[in-house]
Amino acid sequence: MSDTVFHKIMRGDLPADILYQDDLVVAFRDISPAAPSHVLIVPRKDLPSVSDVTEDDRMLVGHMVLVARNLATSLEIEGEGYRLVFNCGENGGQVVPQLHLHLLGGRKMSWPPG
Ligand code: DGP
Repeated sequence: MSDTVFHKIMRGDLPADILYQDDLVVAFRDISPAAPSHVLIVPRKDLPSVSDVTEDDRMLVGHMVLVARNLATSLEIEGEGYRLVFNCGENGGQVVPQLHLHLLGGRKMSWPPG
């Protein structure tokens, strides 16, 4: 079993500002926020990255997106817009090898990303 910082947070061994959790995911604020609202939605299932997602994970990944959308509503950033990001692998800027969806909002973001 993997043991990343996110696994430690999900086990309760590391503190985090948890905004939502259910049987499938845990969502908590990013420790170094890149926007006024920056939340990570992490599946409880061991999945290092998007590259490891299979057909069996369709529902899980859809659930992650819906949880992010619902958090955008509760954080009151939905009206002005927000960004959802999966970083994947080294070139994608992924640092923590457990699948996670970034929810970013509360400021205007540029495109393309750097
Ligand atoms: P990524 O580059 O996509 O792997 O993003 C990993 C994010 O995880 C990064 O924005 C910082 C965040 N992060 C790393 N360690 C911790 C931690 O211990 N607690 C919390 N809340 N976030 C963390």
